[in-house]
Amino acid sequence: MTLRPILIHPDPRLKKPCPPVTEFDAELRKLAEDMLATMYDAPGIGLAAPQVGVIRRVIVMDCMKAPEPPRPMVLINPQVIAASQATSTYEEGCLSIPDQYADVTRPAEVTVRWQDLDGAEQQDHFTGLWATCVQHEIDHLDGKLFIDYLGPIKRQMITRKMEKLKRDRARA
Ligand code: K1U
Ligand code: ZN
Repeated sequence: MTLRPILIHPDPRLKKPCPPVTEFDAELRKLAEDMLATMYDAPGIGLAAPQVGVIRRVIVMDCMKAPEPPRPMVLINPQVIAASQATSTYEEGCLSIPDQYADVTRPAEVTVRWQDLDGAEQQDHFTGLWATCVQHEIDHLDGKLFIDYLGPIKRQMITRKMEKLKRDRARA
């Protein structure tokens, strides 16, 4: 298992729409294993492949809260196939935009279809934080960040903070 570095916004790899996975092989299993380890280490409740520089449609999630047992999920080529009319607003964060949070409104419930690591089709209905997280992660696969839901002034302010963070980290 390898912890992979998480890209920080702005980075062109976070803006690229990702092509689907077609090979369900050992390399894909290693990527999923590394992504889960990287997500738990961060710590986070989700992670998308482009955040570790891999431009493929792979996400991992675990929104269980202690003392519940963990529920690691790996979703390949995930697609929202139904979304509720009802919405929910959650103060989102992003491991690629550290220490910045903002309210984002999304469908409160979604049905998602995906493939597992063997390429088998899976489907589930997500509610609560799971629904918010799966939509946030699928957005990453389409090159979209939660700050893209904000107005231009707030978005630019956060982007400038991240540019400074990257400069400071490069100097350290
Ligand atoms: O995709 C990511 O950048 C991960 C992100 C997922 C997410 C958070 C909030 C709403 C929607 C999606 C994170 O995991 S940020 C960190 C975080 O939320 C968290 C960290 C530790 C404990 C609990 C939550
Ligand atoms: Zn994110």
